[in-house]
Amino acid sequence: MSEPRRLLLVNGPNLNLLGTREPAVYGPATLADVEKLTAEVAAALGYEVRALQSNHEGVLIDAVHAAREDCAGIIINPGGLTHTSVALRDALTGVGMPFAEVHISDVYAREKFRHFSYLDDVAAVRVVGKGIDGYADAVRELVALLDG
Ligand code: CA2
Repeated sequence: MSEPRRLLLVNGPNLNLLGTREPAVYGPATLADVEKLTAEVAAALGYEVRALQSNHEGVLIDAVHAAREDCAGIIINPGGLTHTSVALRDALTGVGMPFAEVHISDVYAREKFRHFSYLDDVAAVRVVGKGIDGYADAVRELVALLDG
């Protein structure tokens, strides 16, 4: 069977607050803007996007598992779980599909605890510190890998 032309977009804890606080760090765009941009860039490349945001680690893990059924790849901004979650890493490696790790802010220019990522050695694509345009870059790079 051919690969599904669908991507899962996952945004983790607190990213529902985008555009409401801390614009100096994360910019003025909202989560709805992120989801729209990602869907538009993917559509231009012939992919659909299923988007999900949750503040709950288990919900994110379940969504990653479900992607096995009907997605070809995953774009994820894991929020603070980037720096803490072995379980999310295990889910992402467990489903065996390429994923892109996105961070809106430049985590390397921030507190030291943000410099460590549980995903950086297993992500197929990483985009860090490009604002919400980073999601667009992640789609393009992930699709380039998928369509090879
Ligand atoms: O830069 C990123 O995208 C982060 O993944 C965002 C996470 C942070 O824990 C990571 O270190 C880097 C936090 C997301 C919180 O988003 C907010 C947005 C607006 C207001 C408050 C929080």
